[in-house]
Amino acid sequence: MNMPDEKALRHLNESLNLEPLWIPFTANRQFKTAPRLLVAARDMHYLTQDGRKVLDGIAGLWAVNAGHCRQRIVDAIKKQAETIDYATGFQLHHPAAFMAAEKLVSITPQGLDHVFFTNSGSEAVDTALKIALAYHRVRGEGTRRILIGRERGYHGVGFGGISVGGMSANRKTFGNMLASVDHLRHTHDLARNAYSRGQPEHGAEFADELERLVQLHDASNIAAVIVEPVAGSTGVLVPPKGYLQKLRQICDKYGILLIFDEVITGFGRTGKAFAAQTFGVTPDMITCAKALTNAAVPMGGVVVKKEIYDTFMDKGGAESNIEFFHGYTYSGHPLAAAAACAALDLFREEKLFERAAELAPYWEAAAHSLKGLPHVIDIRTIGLVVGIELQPMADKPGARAFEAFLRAYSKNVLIRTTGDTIAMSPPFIIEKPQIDQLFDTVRDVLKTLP
Ligand code: PXG
Ligand code: PLP
Repeated sequence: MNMPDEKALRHLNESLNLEPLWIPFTANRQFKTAPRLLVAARDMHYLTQDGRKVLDGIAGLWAVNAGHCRQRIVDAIKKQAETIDYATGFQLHHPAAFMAAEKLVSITPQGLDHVFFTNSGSEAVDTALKIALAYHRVRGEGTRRILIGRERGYHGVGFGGISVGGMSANRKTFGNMLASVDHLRHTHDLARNAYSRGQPEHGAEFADELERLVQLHDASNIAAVIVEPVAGSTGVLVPPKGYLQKLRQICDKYGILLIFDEVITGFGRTGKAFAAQTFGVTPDMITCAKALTNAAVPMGGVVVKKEIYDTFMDKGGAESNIEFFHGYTYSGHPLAAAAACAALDLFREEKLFERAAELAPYWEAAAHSLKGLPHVIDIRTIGLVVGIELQPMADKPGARAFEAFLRAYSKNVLIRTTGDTIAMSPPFIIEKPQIDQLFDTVRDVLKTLP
């Protein structure tokens, strides 16, 4: 680890001004009274400002799938920064973006073979929704304007993403958002599916809600359905057996595009490159981000079916016409593209998705060994992901899990909590003793929680 020494850490702690920064998704006032700073990282660990090595149980934030500061990615970024810092992608471009695109579509489900690059998952979601609307319009079905999301869905924080998203805290203070949106119900069914390993047995019929929405709105008005194959941010909700297949069938029946938001599930998290492959259901578009560059440089993307890309090209009119009026200053940024190329090479050469699949049974057994501990009401696993749902404290939703996070952090293990669910999703380079360390720490914490 590129470690700051003791003196440097002391200087940092004494000199850092915390006030000017408004920190995302954080209780700023509380944080600034007792800041938690990470100052370096390598492989499975972070170094904290007080000199502790913390085991990263969440791959940064579902993102650093190959482990931290991997030399190959660091070198690729350095080299690119010295070669070409930036080039506009508008009517010009640069080679690394094409190379990253080719590497990416070589691992996406067959038929999804063109990618539009963005800088984040939120932008990928907004881009996918715009592609859906523009696609129908260019085909002469411009009445298809309704976008359907799902309760407890997280699709980032752009206006598109919060509109189709289903987390009330992310929506309630932001006015009207997008018009013409509706939502499916979520698939969480504790009564029937508690302690499921892999896909739960019950709940394929929740997909029939889409039929109901089609009857309500009429298919001629519906553009797309967007879901996370496994809902991550709202507590690891694995799709019931048959559910995604049903969504696919209903979308096909009515000419509705199906978008899988794989910002979390992409790049091996469920044991295959994409959850679409794990579950055997191919959407029309996949949004991805996070581990695309192993999180080393921000980047996202929307991978679309050939038919969608071809439609824009075929119906684009004169060759000099721009087919899709959309793009970011940094779409396909050279540093991000170089990082993506290196990350995708690393995943392949170290067989990291296969490694995630091989470790999954050990992970699952360790996770479910927590059943019966105080406060635990459900444990859900898939690939290298676990959600451990706790009974909330009366009148204090989220407080019990957050206390677990603080206690685990003080015991040198980083976990993530959302509501009263603990979520863990380590880098795929994790070793079995480190899996034991993660779950043993969570076990100790659960035994002493208020
Ligand atoms: N879609 C999904 C499915 C995500 O998980 C986004 C879109 C947005 O990506 P960006 O790059 O704009 O953040 C995400 C992001 C959590 C947590 O605690 C997860 C995310 C973001 C913040 C917190 O699980 N995922
Ligand atoms: N706002 C202004 C004034 C801009 O000029 C631009 C881009 O040129 C943007 C926002 C969008 O920024 P980005 O392309 O990085 O998303």
